[in-house]
Amino acid sequence: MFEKLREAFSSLSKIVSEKRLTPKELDEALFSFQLALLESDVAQEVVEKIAGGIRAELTGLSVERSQSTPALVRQVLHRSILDVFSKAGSVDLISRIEEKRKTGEPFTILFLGINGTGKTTTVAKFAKIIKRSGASVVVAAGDTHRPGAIEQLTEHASRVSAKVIAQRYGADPAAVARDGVLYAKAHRVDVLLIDTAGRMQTNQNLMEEMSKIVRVINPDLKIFIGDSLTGNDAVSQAELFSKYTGFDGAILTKADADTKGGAALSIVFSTGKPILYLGIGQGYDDLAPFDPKSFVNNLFQ
Ligand SMILES: Nc1nc2c(ncn2[C@@H]2O[C@H](COP(=O)(O)OP(=O)(O)OP(=O)(O)O)[C@@H](O)[C@H]2O)c(=O)[nH]1
Ligand SMILES: [Mg+2]
Repeated sequence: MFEKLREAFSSLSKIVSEKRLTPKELDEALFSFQLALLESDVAQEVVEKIAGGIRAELTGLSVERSQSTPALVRQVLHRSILDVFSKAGSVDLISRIEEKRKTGEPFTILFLGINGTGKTTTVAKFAKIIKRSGASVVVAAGDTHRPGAIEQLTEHASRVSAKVIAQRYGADPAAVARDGVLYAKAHRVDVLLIDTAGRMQTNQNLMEEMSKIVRVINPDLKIFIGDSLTGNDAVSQAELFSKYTGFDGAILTKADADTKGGAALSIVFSTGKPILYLGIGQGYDDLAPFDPKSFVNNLFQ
């Protein structure tokens, strides 16, 4: 997983920590680093941001270059990346659900993203995590567009023993979501998970439909589901979803098949939102909490 990104960071880290570099050598090292990031599918604007940040940090250091050891340079590099992840913060899902439970209202989570990224599968994975934590869960079939979507969600949900609230195809997804909220309230269900139709970030009508769902039910958490393998396009997706609906965090699916790793960096750098989990397979247990510290440590190994 993410081998190419790790290679890019560890080779830069190695170069700067082996010896003191002249400004020209540093430029050359940063140039190869930028190429390596692009090859790992990090978006162009994010590559420039990262390289610019590192250059500024290292230039600042060279003021006391006589004392700066290669180890210090390596530390600066490591910290500059970790800072971006730390600033994005995190979401303690289980304690947020606990808090909401005290109000007697359901905790609502909306899943959004482009077509085929893994929203429906992730809803089922989430239902399993939430049930395991001791909370009750119900799922709303907010994808009323794609033929078969309601049956697909129903099948996934039945495998994790979660009830589905659905209407007919063509129904207003905001109304389905509201039905879900009413059901959860009436039956004292702790968490409502809302599946939605995949939509291209450039399709204005569908993006406005998504904004409407958000306005109608004002979810406690909006989660952007991004496919690790989309690489470069992840930034455009994340930025436009962020513009239309805002989101609180992202889940990157198919990380198990991603040898590059650029999407993770691109999303955090471009939106400032945390990655909450990684999808690491097609099974219902294949959702791993994302730990920024070990992700960044791993990059520098
Ligand atoms: N390898 C792998 N496959 C995944 C992962 N998450 C989802 N998938 C697969 O991706 C495919 C699409 O998943 P769905 O959950 O249907 O995606 P979706 O976003 O709901 O798709 P639409 O509703 O069509 O927009 C399925 O074959 C899933 O099994 C993951 O973490 N790893
Ligand atoms: Mg789906």
